[in-house]
Amino acid sequence: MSIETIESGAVDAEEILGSAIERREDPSLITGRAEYTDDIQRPDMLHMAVVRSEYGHARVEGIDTSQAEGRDGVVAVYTAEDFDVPGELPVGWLLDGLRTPAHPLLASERVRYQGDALAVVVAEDRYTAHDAADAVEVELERLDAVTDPAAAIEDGAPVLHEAADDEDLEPGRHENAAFEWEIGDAEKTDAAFADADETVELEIENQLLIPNAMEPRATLAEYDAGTGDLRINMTSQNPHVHRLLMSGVIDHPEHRLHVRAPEVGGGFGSKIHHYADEALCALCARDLERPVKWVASRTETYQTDALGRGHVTRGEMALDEDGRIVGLRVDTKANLGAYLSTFAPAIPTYLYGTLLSGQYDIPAIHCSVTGAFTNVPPVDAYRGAGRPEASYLVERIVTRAARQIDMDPAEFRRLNFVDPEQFPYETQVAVEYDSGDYEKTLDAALEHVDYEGFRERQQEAREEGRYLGIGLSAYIEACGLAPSELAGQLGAQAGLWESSLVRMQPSGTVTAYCGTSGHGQGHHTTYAQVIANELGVPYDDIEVVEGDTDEIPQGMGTYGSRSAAVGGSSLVTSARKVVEKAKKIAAHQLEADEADLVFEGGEFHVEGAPGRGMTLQEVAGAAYLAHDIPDGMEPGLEATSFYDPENFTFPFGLHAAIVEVDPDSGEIEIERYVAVDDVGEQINPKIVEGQIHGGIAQGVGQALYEGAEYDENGTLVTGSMQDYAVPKAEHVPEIETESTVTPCPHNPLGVKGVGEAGTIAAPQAVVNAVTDALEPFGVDDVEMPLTPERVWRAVQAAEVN
Ligand code: MCN
Repeated sequence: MSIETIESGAVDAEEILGSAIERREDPSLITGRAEYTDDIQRPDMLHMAVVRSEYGHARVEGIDTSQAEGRDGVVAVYTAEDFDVPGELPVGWLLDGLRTPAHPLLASERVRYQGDALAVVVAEDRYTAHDAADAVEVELERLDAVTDPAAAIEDGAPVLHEAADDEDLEPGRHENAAFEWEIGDAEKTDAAFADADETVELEIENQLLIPNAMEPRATLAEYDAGTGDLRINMTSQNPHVHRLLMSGVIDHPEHRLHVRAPEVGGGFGSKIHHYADEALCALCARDLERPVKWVASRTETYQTDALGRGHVTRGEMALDEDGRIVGLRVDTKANLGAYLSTFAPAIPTYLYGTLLSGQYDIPAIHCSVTGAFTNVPPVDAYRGAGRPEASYLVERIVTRAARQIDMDPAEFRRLNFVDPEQFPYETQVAVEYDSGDYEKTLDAALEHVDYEGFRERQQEAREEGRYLGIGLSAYIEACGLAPSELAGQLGAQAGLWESSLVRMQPSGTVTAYCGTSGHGQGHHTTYAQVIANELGVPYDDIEVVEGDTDEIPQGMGTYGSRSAAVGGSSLVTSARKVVEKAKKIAAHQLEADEADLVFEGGEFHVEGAPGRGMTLQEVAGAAYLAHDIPDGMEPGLEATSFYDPENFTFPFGLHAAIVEVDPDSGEIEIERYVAVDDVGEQINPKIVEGQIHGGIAQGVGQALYEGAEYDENGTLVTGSMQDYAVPKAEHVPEIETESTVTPCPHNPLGVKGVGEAGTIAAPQAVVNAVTDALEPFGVDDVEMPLTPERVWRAVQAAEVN
């Protein structure tokens, strides 16, 4: 049922938006012609390797670099004291009462996670650099470690960042508690629970995940001592943001820093943040005045890329006698890792607590979150970032509630949905859902899986000793980050608009520049579709440029499924400004009144006189020729815009997984996976489908296979692809997709985001299916990842009871 792609030439101009045009990115990616950071070679280039802590928590007793320095081919070895710059990584999102302990580029007194950087070695080639890094002798005195966020804030837990004498922590607050945050109305929620007919409880963990982008992080830095320009090619999802942050970290003027993201092999959030390594590479290049390259090994990727998730949560739901949800109470301990990563404070708070109403009309909600420092790498955004944690909790507890009151889980959802006429719907947790129709996706999914038929089949199978189950996930997410003013009120230290420039060339072709920075999402295709639709210029005459601070005036980057909704809207705005100017020129040349001109199919003509007109391309030529344009008008045809969204967008859907579980072995087989998503209008249905597929693969990965495990010393025990089970093709089920379209009412394309939807929806669809299958055994909970051993143990424990 997969969508067929179409060649761009076969699509009529007026149907360009919404067509499944084949991705123009793919030929160069598939044939290996695309250039990634590590492909770039420079004469005289040096290589950097990082000396890292082997321990999760230790005092640094000494660093002896002499053995490394003496080696052939080693050019320099640096420790913390060698760089005279601020050298601390910034936090880009602040919360009331947030502790922001120093996050140095290189540790000199304490290391707080395995992989924390201690020194760097620069050498003529990569092997020499790594061998010399091994020769740096670091004396560490191991300290007790803590890796679990709940344990980290208990009395007696090892403290990661001792409070300074003048730091005023509230009484009772643990030094490992970076923040204590809440949202919703505690009193109202308590009252709802006091009056409830039924209460449901659920304790869950949302495990730590390693993002595992295919391309490791990499940087190539080059310094021109003549001009002071520092050029950085790096694996970035947001080059302008990296430029701004790095200018402070390494003390280099922003206008002399040039950051470019060449092709980037996936990020899933992990390449948003500002890590130490990229800044260290830049410092080495500036100091040595030679190009310096750093490429993470896969081990470094596992040990140092910011982790995702890491929640320990207790949820309680209150119901009335009819099965209506009357209250939700949530308490979460969120793992932040050893230091605050760039946007870490936002993820378990505003991107989590605000989504706890799910698709439901819940009159009272309260959520408290404690963010805890622990001896694991910093935790930050990973595909979904906060919303999967919210959706997982809501959809698990809703499923449990239905079982507890003996109601069908689909009907329980239907009973509690926000109704279509309630939109825009103000939740009890501070967001306003823009539009939605939740029964539509539920009905489509139930019909698609033949829900009634499945229930009969399930019953028959049980009689034969086979255990089938169906799991529903009615997810919602907030994306299209974000209205700047609101983001500012919530603590963002940045505006979250998006900027673009649409430039017509004199010959009539177009270059569209956008401040987003795609790394696999197909922006070159979808943005060209958007521009072709606005300007009526042939799709193949449109070039899209992203990811380079030298070419694109400003930008905020790609994350939070914002590129279509915010970047795309910015492109529409710029394109419309181009048309506005072009219209004045056309009116002038056609000697017509501007008000009488219409713009249709890329052509201006006088209303009612289609013969008398000019194409936009002809106008572009005239604009640059500038022989005959309106008095006082500047020549040229281009426009810039900064688009600031009015609201988030709220995609939603219903995913259903059907599984068969073998209670004797604990093996799970996903028989069917149906995804019905509503991402508003679709620019390119094939790309939407691809994004859904990729997201589901990662969500199924979380449900069944993945998990970053640390021992009691903070040593990563799943530090390679042998031990950390990223799903392979054979592990990803055949995905059946469908969609409904509820346009976003507040952006010009009517689009909602799609980049994270699958990851947000999938885990609980699979887990709910497994608990449904195991209902005859009384199993109602298995922790992710649902390894055969865990499933088997759950069955044994339940059977024993
Ligand atoms: N699109 C569309 N119609 C819509 C919505 C989106 O055609 N209604 C298209 C867009 O034009 C774009 C793609 O779908 O080509 C994804 O758009 P969007 O949802 O706006 O997400 P972003 O482009 O901002 O991408 C970010 C998102 C995130 S947050 C993560 S994490 C993620 C993801 O995208 N990481 C990815 N998808 C990924 N895909 C790849 N290959 N690699 C990653 O690292």
